[in-house]
Amino acid sequence: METTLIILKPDAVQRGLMGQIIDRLERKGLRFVGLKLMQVPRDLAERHYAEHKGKPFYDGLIKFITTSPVLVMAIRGVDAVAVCRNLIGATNGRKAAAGTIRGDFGMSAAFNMVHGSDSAASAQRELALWFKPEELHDFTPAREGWVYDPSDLK
Ligand code: IDP
Ligand code: MG
Repeated sequence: METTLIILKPDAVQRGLMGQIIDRLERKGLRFVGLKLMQVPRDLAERHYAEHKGKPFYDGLIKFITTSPVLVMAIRGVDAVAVCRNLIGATNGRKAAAGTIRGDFGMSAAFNMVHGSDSAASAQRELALWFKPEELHDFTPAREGWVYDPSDLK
């Protein structure tokens, strides 16, 4: 089991897409272990996106993510990082494959609705930034016995 950080960005919240995006993640079989709506402080945005400092889109990105509330989620499953990145799709909504969240709901490279950690190491770093340990809930939803075969869990 792996846990990844997913953020529904301000455009997703403002456009009323939270439910549809959550539905895609939930019906896939992923487990929600942490979830909160929050206004992002600038220093947290800067730490989260530190790898992009100096890039042409950086200032706009920090303004975007701090301008209106986001929904922050910790999502757990086998290979959850890669599974979520596949569901989210390519960065630019105009190029993202149909069937992905960005491919189906977006037209922008910047306002692309969802953040998903890009590796297990990023997920660990980002989860520690956004969640306190007591905000993550360790439980096994009843359905998981029918989501995974025991061989998936080895
Ligand atoms: P990712 O979210 O698909 O992992 P990253 O390259 O990590 O994409 O970029 C982080 C975020 O910065 C993107 O999700 C998007 O909001 C924004 N961004 C990335 N590239 C561009 C760009 O070329 N123009 C405007 N915004 C961008
Ligand atoms: Mg990224």
